[in-house]
Amino acid sequence: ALPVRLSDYAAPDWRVSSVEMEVDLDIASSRIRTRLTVHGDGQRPLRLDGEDLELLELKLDGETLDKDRYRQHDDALEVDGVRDGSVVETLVRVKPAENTKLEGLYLSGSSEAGFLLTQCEAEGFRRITFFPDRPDVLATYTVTLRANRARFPVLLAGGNPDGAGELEDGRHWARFVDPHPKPSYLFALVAGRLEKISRDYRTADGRDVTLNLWAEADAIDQCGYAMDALERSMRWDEETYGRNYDLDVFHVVATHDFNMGAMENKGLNIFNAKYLLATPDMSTDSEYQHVEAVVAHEYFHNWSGNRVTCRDWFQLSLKEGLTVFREQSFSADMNSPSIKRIEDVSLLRRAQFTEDAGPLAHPVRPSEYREINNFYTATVYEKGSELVRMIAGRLGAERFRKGMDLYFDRHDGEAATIEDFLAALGEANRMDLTPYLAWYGQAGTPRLRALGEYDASQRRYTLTLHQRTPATPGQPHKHPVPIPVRMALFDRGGHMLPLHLRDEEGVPSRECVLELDGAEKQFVFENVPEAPIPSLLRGFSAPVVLEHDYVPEDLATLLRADPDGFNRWAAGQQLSGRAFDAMLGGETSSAALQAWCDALCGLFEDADIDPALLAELLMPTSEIELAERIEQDVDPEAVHAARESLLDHLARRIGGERLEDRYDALQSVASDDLDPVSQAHRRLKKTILRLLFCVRPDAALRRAEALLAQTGNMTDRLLALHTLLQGPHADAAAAAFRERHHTQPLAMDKWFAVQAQIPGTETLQRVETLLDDSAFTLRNPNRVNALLGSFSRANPTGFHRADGAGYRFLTAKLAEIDALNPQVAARLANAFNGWRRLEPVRREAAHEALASLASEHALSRDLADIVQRALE
Ligand code: B3K
Ligand code: ZN
Repeated sequence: ALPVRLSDYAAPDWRVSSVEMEVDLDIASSRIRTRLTVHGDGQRPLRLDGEDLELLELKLDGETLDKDRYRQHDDALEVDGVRDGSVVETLVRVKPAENTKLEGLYLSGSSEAGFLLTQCEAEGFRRITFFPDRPDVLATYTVTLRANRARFPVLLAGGNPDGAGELEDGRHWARFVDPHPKPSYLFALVAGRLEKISRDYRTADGRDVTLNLWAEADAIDQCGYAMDALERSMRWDEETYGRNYDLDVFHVVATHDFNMGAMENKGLNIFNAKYLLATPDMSTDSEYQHVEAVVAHEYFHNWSGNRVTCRDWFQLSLKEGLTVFREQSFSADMNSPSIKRIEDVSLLRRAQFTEDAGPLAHPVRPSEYREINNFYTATVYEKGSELVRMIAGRLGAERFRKGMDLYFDRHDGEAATIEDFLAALGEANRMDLTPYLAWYGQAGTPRLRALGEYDASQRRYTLTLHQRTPATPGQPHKHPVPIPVRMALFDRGGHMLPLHLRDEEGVPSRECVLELDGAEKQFVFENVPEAPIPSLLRGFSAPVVLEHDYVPEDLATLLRADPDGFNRWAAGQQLSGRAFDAMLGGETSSAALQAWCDALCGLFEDADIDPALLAELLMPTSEIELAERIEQDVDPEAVHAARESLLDHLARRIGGERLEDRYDALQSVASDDLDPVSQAHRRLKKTILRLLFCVRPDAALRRAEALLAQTGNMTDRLLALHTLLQGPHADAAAAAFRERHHTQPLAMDKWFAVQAQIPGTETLQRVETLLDDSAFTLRNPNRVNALLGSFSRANPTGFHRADGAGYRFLTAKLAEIDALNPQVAARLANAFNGWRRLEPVRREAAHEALASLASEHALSRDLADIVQRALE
């Protein structure tokens, strides 16, 4: 297939003003009648996308068309003689139960007990009916659903309810009208046996809305937390952005069979159950936070995505980056902002920086794609959010809000571009934000080099900032981008110094933002009493890699004393990175390691520090990020060993006794509650048990046994299981967990995942055995991700076996999964992204596995796209 290019964008030949659908639903076969009112100048035939559709009827302005008036291709229907205002009517048949791609209309669960639902983004609507399936075709929808009442008692589609009633033969119908013009990817319907919980909500602008959360009977009592989160999200969007909900009813439905996290269909969000259902017995603290965040994210799309949508899929970050930013801001307001920032940046570095450094690197606004579903990436989402954050920071809260108001008002009901977004934010504030466009078109993570020079005689500190972005596939030459560097200066005692930036008037502040707008720039600070320690990129003010040759003591000072929790963590991460570099080079007692251990040992005794922050500070950078520090010839086993010895040193420095005492103290006040203090305690307990395992494994295992017996929450239970899996009674612990949770799919996913993550070369054997577990199936995306995703992406020493067995295992499974569900296979294949930087033996093995996957199987477009780019 030829790539689709941004530069080829052309407005649609035909637009659609209204869509009327009549859907006769059944599991094996459903029939969809669609009437489109179309508009265009009639110069070209009407071309409608369609995939896996059986065309039963075609009418133009009421007249059935003979075969010579239209052409049916593999992926489209072309109709001649269509005029401006014509009504085109199609009737098609689809087979939901045979749809294993989970795109279009499909079955969740079994034929007997399951329900029907749809997933359209990006291009699934064409698997339901013939349509110009592109986001710049916006129409109003009237949808009538019909089905057997006993089998499908609940019938839902997006929009306001517009009647329902009985039909013959035990069938019934329900109609929905959505008055807001929307692109086809936001269409949705659901039909089956579902239960609901409801809540009345009045919007700030006075609309009475019914909120309905739907799930199958066995899960409906697990929706309460999500309902509260939904209400909080709606209030927050009213208060923070002045955005109100705009229909009389808002539905959210949970399914266990879903390709991604959730979907923001207008008025009818559909959620992967793992982001909607939550109970203390089944969900970890971090899962609760994800539920809150994803509920908010999908709700926020109602404005950033639905009311203002994307002109084409290249603009995907217009809705996704913006909505992630809104979601992150919401979560920061609901929880601890610095912990939230730490989690977000650490995810960015793990997922996006690695993507940017590999064969799949692409700009936040890509310039071409072969399969759009492969561009729902960390770059489009997480880096996209960082760009919005950068711009919001540049404007300040008030001006950003003014700009957002203009953006929403100006483009309401339209399909917009990234340029439109920057123009609205800029124009509302008489500022030119076009320099930021460069960020959207350029792949790769900029390296920001900072060099400080102190002139004692002049009491002057000169900071030179320099940027350079490494080449990425297809983009050998890079341009400078505007980089805002939020910074402060500290004295040796860890106090912030007032900043007298040369040529700046006014009261000196203690924090400022420097803007690097070219390749290099110097900033001069006057009246600096001593050689300062710069704290740079505070709050992670730009998504770049900072290179500054701090001496370890200076980083330790920041780790100890920076009042900003995030930057404290960032300093610790840099320091542990340095200690890692030294360790890998055979230096087992580097200055960096000493400084890191000393500082953390001090903080361990600090009575005032937030236990959640302490837990984060005590953990060195992840193996995935550490591997990124190595230019070439990465040996995942050496990375793992070096990181283990950092942990080991730290644990010894703190001491087994102090670790035990602290753990026991935390455990003595433990509760299963979700309040912030209990959550923080659980977080710290986890870190301490990890450290304790290094120095006194038996003491750690004993505590894990006790924890398992006592606890009533999943965070602790999983911590206990994780620990016990590394001891002599691993199998018994696994069996007990399975016995307890075998009826809960979301708990079973964790059971598969935690086992797949046991470090070491033997885990492959365990994963192979788990494939035969009766609870495992390749047809369920959550299950596949839990077992195979965790193994290949979160278990470097397990997956990257030197003998290549991990690679061959994964490619064999990829071929099987691809035949069922290409999107799931393509996502899983991302595990190979870093293969070129591996040491020669593994590199060769990974290459061979990938190359045979490509040559021995007829791959889907989704998987072929990933594999080809990895091999290029
Ligand atoms: N917009 C959806 C993602 C759709 C993915 C299609 N392959 C969820 C979200 O970002 O809110
Ligand atoms: Zn989204």
